[in-house]
Amino acid sequence: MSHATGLKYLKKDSLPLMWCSGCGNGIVLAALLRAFEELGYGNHNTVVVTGIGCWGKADDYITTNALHTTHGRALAFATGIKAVNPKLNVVVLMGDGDGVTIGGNHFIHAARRNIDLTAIVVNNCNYGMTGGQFSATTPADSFTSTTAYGNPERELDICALAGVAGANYVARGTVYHGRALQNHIKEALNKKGFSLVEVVSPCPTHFGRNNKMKSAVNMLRWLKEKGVTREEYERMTGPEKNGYFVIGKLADRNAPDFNTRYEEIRARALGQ
Ligand SMILES: Cc1ncc(C[n+]2csc(CCOP(=O)(O)OP(=O)(O)O)c2C)c(N)n1
Ligand code: SF4
Repeated sequence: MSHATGLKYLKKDSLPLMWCSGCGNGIVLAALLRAFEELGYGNHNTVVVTGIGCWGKADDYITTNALHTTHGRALAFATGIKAVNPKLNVVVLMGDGDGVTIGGNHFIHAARRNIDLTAIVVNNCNYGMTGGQFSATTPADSFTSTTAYGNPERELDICALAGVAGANYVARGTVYHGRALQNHIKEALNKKGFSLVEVVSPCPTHFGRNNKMKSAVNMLRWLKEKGVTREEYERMTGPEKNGYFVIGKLADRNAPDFNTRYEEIRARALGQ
């Protein structure tokens, strides 16, 4: 059986990648491109939409159509694309700052509308591109360049938010669990309606350095140890859960997507 490499979607003349060594972004990019290949996605009918940030630079390396938008607004642009041309595969790549901090409101409403696109949020627990400031997903008590004595705020659970807002598919993976990540991305791309894959990923340059995980290997150990199944998490009691997070598929449903609902209402308005 042939093995998908995803290389045909890699824009080789843009190499080398701009990301720091040990950054998780390259692993997420590889998983996405392999998923494209396994699903037979074409360049002409696929649009990758990005915001601003290190992960938001990913479209530089992908041969499909791309739209590099403004910080926090990628989902608004992507919603417009999908509403106008429902035949396109629309994939939105955002960091945790981009997707759920400055972009939190767009995130809630894209999920609520159940617009048929896939959001891949790389959660490295800080604003990588601008120097490691804390974001909405920075864990409580952890250290960043703007929480030098520990984060007084609690972290936002991106997957829980997408689930309650109405997303049809929600999964959390990590760059340590590469094969599972690729499968989640494939399932998300295949799902009609809003789908989210959150990827917990290392930023050794900032989050790692600030939290005693300076090397990429230490960060991968952190993901290996702290990413647990829902069953494992539920077996833990109270404070034991601290620092652990659930990985795997968290929601999977088939509510009608925005474009389907829109066409139904339009037909009603036209008396059909
Ligand atoms: C409206 C606006 N505000 C702030 C910025 C500065 N800015 C650029 S990237 C970024 C944060 C990036 O963090 P994240 O989205 O988590 O992505 P990462 O770099 O970690 O992949 C910020 C605050 C901007 N470009 N535009
Ligand atoms: S600053 Fe962090 S997120 Fe940005 S490329 Fe470097 S390691 Fe990756």
